[in-house]
Amino acid sequence: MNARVSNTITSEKICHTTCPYCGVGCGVEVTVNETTDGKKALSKLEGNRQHPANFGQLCVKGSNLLETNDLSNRLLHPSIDGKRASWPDAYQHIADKLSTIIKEHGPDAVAFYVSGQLLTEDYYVVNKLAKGYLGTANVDTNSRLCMSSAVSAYKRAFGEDIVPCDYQDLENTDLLVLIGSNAAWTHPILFQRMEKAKKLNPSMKIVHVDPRANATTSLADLHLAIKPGSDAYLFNGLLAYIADNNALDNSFIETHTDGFNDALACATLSVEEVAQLCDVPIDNIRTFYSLFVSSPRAISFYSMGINQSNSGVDKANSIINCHLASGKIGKEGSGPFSITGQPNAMGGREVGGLANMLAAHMDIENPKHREKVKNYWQSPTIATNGGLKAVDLFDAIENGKVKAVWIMATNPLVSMPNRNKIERALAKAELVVVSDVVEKNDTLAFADVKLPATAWSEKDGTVTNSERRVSRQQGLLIPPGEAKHDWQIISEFAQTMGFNEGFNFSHPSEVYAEHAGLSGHDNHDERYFNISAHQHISKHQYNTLRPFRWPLTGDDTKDNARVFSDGKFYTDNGRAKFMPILPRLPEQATSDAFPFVLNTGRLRDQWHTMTRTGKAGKLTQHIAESCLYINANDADALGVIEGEAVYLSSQVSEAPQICLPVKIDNKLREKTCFAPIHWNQTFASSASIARLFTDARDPLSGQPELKHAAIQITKVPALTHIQVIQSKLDALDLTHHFDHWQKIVRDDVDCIRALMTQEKVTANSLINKIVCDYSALDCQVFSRITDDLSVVVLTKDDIVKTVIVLSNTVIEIEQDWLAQQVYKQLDDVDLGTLLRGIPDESFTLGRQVCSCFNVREKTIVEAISNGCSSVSALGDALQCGTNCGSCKSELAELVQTHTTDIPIKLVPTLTATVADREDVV
Ligand SMILES: Nc1nc2c(c(=O)[nH]1)N[C@H]1C(S)=C(S)[C@@H](COP(=O)(O)OP(=O)(O)OC[C@H]3O[C@@H](n4cnc5c(=O)[nH]c(N)nc54)[C@H](O)[C@@H]3O)O[C@H]1N2
Ligand SMILES: Nc1nc2c(c(=O)[nH]1)N[C@H]1C(S)=C(S)[C@@H](COP(=O)(O)OP(=O)(O)OC[C@H]3O[C@@H](n4cnc5c(=O)[nH]c(N)nc54)[C@H](O)[C@@H]3O)O[C@H]1N2
Ligand code: SF4
Ligand SMILES: [Mo]
Repeated sequence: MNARVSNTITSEKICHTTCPYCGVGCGVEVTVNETTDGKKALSKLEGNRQHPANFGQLCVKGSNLLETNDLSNRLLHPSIDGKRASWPDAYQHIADKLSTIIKEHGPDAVAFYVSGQLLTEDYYVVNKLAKGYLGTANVDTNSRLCMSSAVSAYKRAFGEDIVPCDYQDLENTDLLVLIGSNAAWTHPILFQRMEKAKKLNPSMKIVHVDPRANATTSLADLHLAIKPGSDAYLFNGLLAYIADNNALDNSFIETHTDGFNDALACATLSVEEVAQLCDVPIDNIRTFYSLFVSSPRAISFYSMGINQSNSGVDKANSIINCHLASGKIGKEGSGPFSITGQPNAMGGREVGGLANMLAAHMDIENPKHREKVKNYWQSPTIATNGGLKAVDLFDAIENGKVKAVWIMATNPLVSMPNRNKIERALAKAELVVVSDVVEKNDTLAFADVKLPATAWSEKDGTVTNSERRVSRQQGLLIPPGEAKHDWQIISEFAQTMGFNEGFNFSHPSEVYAEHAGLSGHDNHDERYFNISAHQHISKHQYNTLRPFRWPLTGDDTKDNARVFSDGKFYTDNGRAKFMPILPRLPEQATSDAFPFVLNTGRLRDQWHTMTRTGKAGKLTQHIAESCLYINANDADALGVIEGEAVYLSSQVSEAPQICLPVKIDNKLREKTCFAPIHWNQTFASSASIARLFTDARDPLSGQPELKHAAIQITKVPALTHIQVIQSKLDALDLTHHFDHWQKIVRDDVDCIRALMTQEKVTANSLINKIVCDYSALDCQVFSRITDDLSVVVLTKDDIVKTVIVLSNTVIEIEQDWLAQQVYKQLDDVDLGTLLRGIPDESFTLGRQVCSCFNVREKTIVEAISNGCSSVSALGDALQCGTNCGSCKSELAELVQTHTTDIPIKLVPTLTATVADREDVV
C-alpha cells in the first residue's frame, strides 16, 4: 500500500506534513496519489517552502523518507505470547493482567516507558491514563536520556521549562557557541541556516566546545577541544571573567534575578586554572571569553555533550548563569538554547510526559496543580508523587517492584545504559507490552504482547519542534494491516479497563483541544505554556492548522512578545535564579583497569536504532558499519591497524560482548574514543555500545551519563575476516556461523562482514559449513583457497548468487565490485579475477560522501587537486552538495585537508587574540 504508484492514478494531491526525525521539525510536502483500485501511495517528497523551520530545505534523512516508508518489517497484527490475537483479546489480556497486579501490589507496580517520537496527542492520552486513572506516575520516556537535564536546568533558572530562543536568533547573533553538539550531522537544516548566516555576516563568530572535532567544527572560528566532562569549569570560569571584566548587566541582575552572589562565590577559577582543568591552551580560553563579553549578542546552543552527564543539570545552569549575568537573554540573538533531539521531545514536555511532571507544565509535587489537573480531567484519582525515572524504573522492574511495563515507540534494549541489566529486568517482568511499528527489534524480542502502531505517513497529530513551534503531522495513508494510532490504542485500552468517560476520543483533534484547554485552565499567567486559543478547535481547523509558536492565548501582545523581554520569569517571585555550581567530573572515571573514555553519538545518515534508516541502502553509503574511532597513537599502542577488530569492556560488560573494527581518527584526544549509537543486535552481533555504560546519572534529572564510559580496549586475536555478498533472492541467514558479524545494508545485495576468533576454524571447514546451508538450493561452487585469501563463488542456474571472501588479514576488496558480480551470468564474469579478489580500478573510488549524486571521496580529492578550491566549485564540477547539502561540511573538510594554497583556518588550535582575528575567514 505504501509502495510507489504503478496503477492508474485517479487523483493527485499535495499535502503538508512534518519530518518525523529530528527536533528541527522541517515541513515536508508530499504528493499523495489515489489509484483506480482505491489505494493511496506517496510519489514525491520535498521540503515545504512555506515552513518557517526549513523554508523548503531537507537533509539527507528527510529527503529519503519515501525510501524508508515501505511495509518491510512492519508489525501488522497484535500478538500475545507469539500468537496472533485480535485487538479486543489483546486489550482484555493486558487489562486482566494489569488489574490483577494493581489489586495485589498497587498502581505503582505498573509502568509505561514511552518516547519523544510519539505525537503530542499520543503522549497526552498515555499520561492521562497513567496519572489520572491508574494512579501511577510511573510513566517515563526516552527523553530522560535526551533532554531531561536541560528541562531541569530551565526549571531551576526560569521556574518553567521554557526554551527562550528561536531559529531566527541563530541567524541574528554575533556569537554562536555550539556546546556538545554535532549540528552538522544531527540538526543539519539548522546548521545550514548557521552557515548561511555566517556567510551573510562574516563578522559573526562561531565557537565549538567539544572534546572531539567533528563535521560541525568546520564552521567554527575557534574549537575548544576540552577534556571530556569539563564544561562546568569552562562556564564557571566565564562567569568569573564576565564579573572581572566589567561585563555584568547589573541592573538586570538586581531587578530580575536572585542568587548572583552565591553563584559567583562558586565561580572563582582564573583563566589559567580553567585552561588547566579543561586541558585547552590558555589563549583559546581567553579568546572565547573575550568574544563572549565583547559580543553584544550571544547564543549558547547546547546538546547531548552537556545533557548526557552525571552533572548535566549543573552544566546547563552554568551556561544559563553566564547569560543571566551578562543580560544576554530575552533579546533577539541572545540566550541559552537547548536544542532538542527528537521530533516531539518538546510536545512530551508540554503534556508532562516525564515521571516527575504532571501535564501542561504543572508539577506533580504541587497539591494545587494536582487538584487543577484532576478537576479538569474529572478523573477518579491523581498520582501524588513523582514516578520512577528511566534508570530507576528498570531497576524496579529487575527487583520486582514494578511487574508490568508498556513500552511505546522506543527501543530501550539499545538506548538505555547497562543493557545486561535491562535484559535481566525485561526477562523477569510479569508483563511486557510493546507498541511498535516494526516486527522485529531488540526490545520486541522481550515482548509478551506486541501491538502494531501506525507509522509516519499514517499517524495524525501534532509535534512541537525545538523553537516551540507546533506543526501537524498528517495521516496521508490508510494504516496497513491492523495497525492503530497510539492515542487510539491507549484510549481503547482505557475503555476496556472501564474508563469510558475520559477516553471516548474519536479523532486526534479532540485530544488536542482537551490538551489546549488544560494549558489555559486556571492559568492566570502563572504558566507560560498556554495554547488555550485552540481549546475549541474544530476538526477542519485542526486539519488545516499552520505551524505556530506557543504561547497562543488569543491575546496578541502576549503571544507575539519575546519571552523574558519584560524580565518576568515563572518562579515563585518572578525572578530568574542563578545557581551556584560546583563542577563535578564524570562518575565513570577511567582507571588502570578501564583506561579509555568512550564517547558515543550519532552519524549523519542514521537515526537511532536504525529501525527506519536501516532500511535504505542509500543511507548506509555514507558510513556502512559500526566502528570504534581512535587516534593513531592509541591504535599503535594497542597494536591494531585500521579495520582490525577490538573488544571493548567495562565494569558492566565483559569481552566479547562488544567487538568493533577500528577506524583511525586523529581528531580525537588521546585515550578517548568514539562509537556510534545506532547498531544493535538486529544489525550486528556485538555493536550495542550502550551496554558498556553503567547506571551513572544526574542526581536531579536522572539523565544517564551516556557520553563518558570508562572502558578497556583489547585487540581481538581475529583469525579470519569474512565478507559474504548474496543476491537478495533466497538470501540465507548465515550469521549463526560467525563469532561476530555486522550486516551492511545495501539495496542491491545482502552483505555481511564477520569475524571468526577461534583457532580451530580453518577456511576450508568454515566454507564447507556455509556451503552446506546452500545445499537445498542446488548451487555450483567455485573456489580458490589459499593460506591468506580464499574466495568462493556460488552460482545457481549459471547466475552468480553468492561471493564469499575469507582472509587472515583485513579484507580490502572493494565491496561495490563484489556486489556487481552478483546476479551476473557466469559467462560475463571473469572468474579468475574474481577468485583472486582483484577488483577493477574504477571500483576503488573510496567512500561515498554525497549520497544524492553518489560522489565518492577519491573523485572529490581529485577534483580538489585539479583546482576546485571551495564547496561551491566542487558542486559546479561534480554536483556534490547541491541537493540536500548534508555533505557540505565534509566537502569543506576535504577542501581544507587537500588544498595547500588556501589560508588554513585556525581550527582546532587557535591562539590568536580577538583583535588579530579580524582577517580570519
Ligand atoms: N543523523 C541523526 N540526527 C539526529 C539523531 C540521530 O539519531 N541521527 N538523533 C536526534 C536526537 S534524539 C538527538 S538527542 C540529537 C543529538 O544531537 P547532538 O547532541 O548534536 O549529537 P551527539 O552525536 O549525540 O553528541 C554531540 C557531541 O557531544 C560531544 N561530547 C561528548 N562529551 C562531551 C563533553 O564532555 N563536553 C562537550 N562539550 N561535548 C561532549 C560529542 O563528542 C559529540 O560530538 O540528534 C538528533 N538528530
Ligand atoms: N550510548 C548512548 N546511548 C544513547 C544516546 C547516546 O548519545 N549515547 N542517546 C540517547 C537519546 S538522546 C535518545 S533520544 C535515545 C533514542 O533511542 P530509542 O528511542 O530507543 O531509539 P529509536 O530507534 O528511535 O526507537 C524508536 C522505536 O519506536 C518505533 N516507532 C517509530 N515510530 C513509532 C510510532 O509512531 N509509534 C510506535 N508505537 N512506535 C514507533 C521504532 O520502530 C523504534 O523501534 O537513545 C539514547 N541512548
Ligand atoms: S533536519 Fe533533516 S531530519 Fe531534521 S527535521 Fe529537517 S529534514 Fe528531518
Ligand atoms: Mo535524543
